[in-house]
Amino acid sequence: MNQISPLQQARYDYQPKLPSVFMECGPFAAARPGEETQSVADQEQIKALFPDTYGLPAVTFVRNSTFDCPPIKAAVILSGGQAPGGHNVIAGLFDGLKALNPDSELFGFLGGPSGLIDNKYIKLTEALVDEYRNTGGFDMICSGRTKLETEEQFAQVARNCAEHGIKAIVIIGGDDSNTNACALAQYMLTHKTGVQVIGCPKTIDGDLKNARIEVSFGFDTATKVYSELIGNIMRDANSSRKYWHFIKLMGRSASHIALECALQTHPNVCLISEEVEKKGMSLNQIVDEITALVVARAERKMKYGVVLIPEGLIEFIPESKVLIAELNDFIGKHKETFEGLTPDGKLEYVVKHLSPASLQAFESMPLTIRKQLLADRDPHGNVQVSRIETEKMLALLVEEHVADINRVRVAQYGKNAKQVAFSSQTHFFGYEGRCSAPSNFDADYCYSLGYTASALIGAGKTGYMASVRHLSCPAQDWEAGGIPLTMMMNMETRHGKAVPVIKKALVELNGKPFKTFAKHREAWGIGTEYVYPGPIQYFGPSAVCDQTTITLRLEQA
Ligand code: FBP
Repeated sequence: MNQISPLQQARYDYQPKLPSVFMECGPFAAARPGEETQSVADQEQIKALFPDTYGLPAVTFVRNSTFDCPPIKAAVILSGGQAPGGHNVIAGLFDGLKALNPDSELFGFLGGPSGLIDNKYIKLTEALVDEYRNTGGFDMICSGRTKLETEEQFAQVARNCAEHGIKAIVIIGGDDSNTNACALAQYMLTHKTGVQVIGCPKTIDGDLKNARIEVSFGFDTATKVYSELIGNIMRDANSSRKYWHFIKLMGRSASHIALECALQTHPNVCLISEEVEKKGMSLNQIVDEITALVVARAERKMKYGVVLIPEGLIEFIPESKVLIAELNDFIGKHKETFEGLTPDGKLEYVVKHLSPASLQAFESMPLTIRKQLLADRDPHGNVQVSRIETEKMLALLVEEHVADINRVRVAQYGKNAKQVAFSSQTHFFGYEGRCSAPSNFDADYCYSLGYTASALIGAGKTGYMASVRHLSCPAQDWEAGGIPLTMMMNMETRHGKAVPVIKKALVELNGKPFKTFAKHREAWGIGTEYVYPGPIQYFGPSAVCDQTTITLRLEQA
C-alpha cells in the first residue's frame, strides 16, 4: 500500500454516525410501509413499464424486529462520476450485510456497470474495506459510464449473478444509473431470478433529490471544497485588487453547486442557468450585465471581482441550446465524415449547414469556443459541457465590451478620457472536489445510506432507493428507509424517443436557496462582502465540523 497521510490515518479511526434505529437494532430494524406511491408524472405509462414495482409503498425503518437472516451474497457497483463518500457507502453496506449474517459476502464489480456485465469483480474483505473507510475517491472498485440498459445486458448480469449465487445488487449512481437500476429490478422480477436491486443517490451535482431524497451524497463535500477555493481567490482578489476572476463550477446541468458556493462565499456575480433560461437571456445580455458591474465597481475604485459560472450554462442560454441541439444532431448524422476532418475543416463544414439563427449564435462566440463545441461527443452523442471553457468565453467577451466602452469614451473625451480597467483570470473547479475526503456529513450520510441498503436487502425489498431523511438534524435523529425508484420517474424525450427516466431536480427559482441568493446578490455585487469559508474541518467544534450545506438548511428551515 502507498504511504498514507497523517490525516488519512486519523480518519481511519472516525466512526461514522448512524440513525439511532440502526444503533439500537442494527440492520434488523423493521421496514414499516407507508402509503402507496405513484410516479411524479406519466403514471399510466410508468405503471405499464414497471408493473411489479410501480405503486409500492415507501418504507421507514423502525425498532423491534428480529429475524434470522441467512448469509447473503450481494454485489455493488459505483456508477458515473466520482463523488466524495462512495467508499463509505460500500463500508456501510459491508458492515450491514455482515451484521445480518457474518457469512454474507460482498462482490465489488469493477469499473462501474461494465464490470457487472463483463463479470469483473473482487470479493470485498474486511481488510480491504478498512483501507478505504472515510476516504475520498472511488478507487476501491472504480467507476464507469457504460449504460446498463439493454435486455441482453440485463440477461448477462442475471447469468453472472446466478454463477456466483448473488441475490442482491446495489447500484450507487446518479439519475441515469438509478433509472437503469429500476429497469434492472423489473427485469429480475419478470424473469423470476430472485435478485433484488437497490439504488443509492450519488452525484456532486445535487440534482438527484425530491421530498424523500433530500440530497445526493458528495454535494456537501464538493461544494465545501469549491467554496474554500473560491474564498481563497476572493481573498487574493481583495489583496491585489487588480483581477476579475471568472470561475466555472462543475455541475453538468443544474446550478445547485454554483448556488451553494454563492451562498457560502458571496461573490460579485453568480449566474444561475435556470434563471437565464427562464428569463430567456441571450449571451450578449449576460455579458452586458457583467460588464455593467465591472464599470460600476471600477467607478468605486474596485478593479476586481469574482464571477461564478455553472458548468451547464451554455445549454440554458436559449440561442446556444438550439445551436447545441442542432450541432449534436448534425454531428450524430455525419459522424464519419466529421471525424475525418481537422478542427478548421469541421468549422467550415458545419457552418454551411446551420440554420441562420444558430449560425448567428455560433459566430457570436470566440473561435476557441466554436471549436470546443465541435469536439468529441459523450457516449450519448451530447456535447461535453465540462470541456467548454465558458469561463474564458465570458472573460473574453467582457473584455471586448469594456474595450468598446473605452473606445467610445476616447472618441467622446479624447485620449485622456477616464478608462475602465479590466484584467481577468479564469478557473475551472470540478475534478478538484469530486474525490476529496468526505466531510463528516458525507462520511456519516454515506455510511448510513450503505447501511440502509443492507437493511432493505435484509427486508427483501427490490426496486427501492435507500433514503435517509431529516439531514439537517443530528445523525441520531435521521430517518432511514427506502423509496420505490418508480416514484421518481416520468417520461422524457431522448434522441426523439419517449423513455422513462428519473426526473432531474433543477434549481427552483421559487425555492428558499435561490430566493435568499436573489435577495442579497445586488449588495454582494457592488459591495465586497466576501466570506472565506476555509478548508473542511474534520475535528473540532461541531459548529465547524458538522455543518450541512446552506441549501439543505434553507430547504429544511
Ligand atoms: P454524475 O452525474 O455521474 O455524478 O457526474 C457528475 C459530473 O461530475 C458532472 O458534474 C460533470 O459534468 C461530469 O461528471 C464530468 O464527467 P467526466 O468525469 O466523465 O469528465
